[in-house]
Amino acid sequence: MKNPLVAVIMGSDSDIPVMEHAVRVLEKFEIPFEMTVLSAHRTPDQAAEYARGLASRGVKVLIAGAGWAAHLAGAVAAQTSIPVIGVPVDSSPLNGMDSLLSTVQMPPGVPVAAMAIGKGGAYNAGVFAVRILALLDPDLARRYDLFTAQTADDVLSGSNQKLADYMAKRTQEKGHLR
Ligand code: AIR
Repeated sequence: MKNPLVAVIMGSDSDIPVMEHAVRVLEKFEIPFEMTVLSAHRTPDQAAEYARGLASRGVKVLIAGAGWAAHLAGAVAAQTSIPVIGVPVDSSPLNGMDSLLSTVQMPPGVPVAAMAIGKGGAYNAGVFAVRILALLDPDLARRYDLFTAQTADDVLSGSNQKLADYMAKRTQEKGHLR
């Protein structure tokens, strides 16, 4: 396998169902990546060491997801100069509000690009990583434009067709009441 350009880490294997949404986007664009479970609290030394080694291995973007008091993205951002994208995982009784604040509220000087809570945020983390890599890769930029056009087409054609079907069904149902 090619050297990874993106590293995806998560605080626990219980985060896989959320974080896999980031990976699906990377797979779609055929971007080489690696995935690792590392915890800011349970394996703090290993997480720091891992983050320190990323740049010299050619990894360009780090995606970090965690739940509860989610310090993972911030902790690794303190150990590397590559861009870190944080995903607040909705695994706690607070449904990820705790993770969101722990991820987004970084002190000045150590930024984390915090995404939305949960699967949608993980998906966007993948998309954001593609946008970063596309800055220096014209072929990837071209494929990203196709992806954007496809997303628009899904709304303009796909969603509007579903809406038309729904309205037609409603009109029929109303007819039955008369
Ligand atoms: N977590 C693990 N170490 C530090 C944190 N914040 C998070 C994981 C997971 C949650 O704790 O990211 O979302 C619960 O982990 P587990 O392993 O108990 O299921």
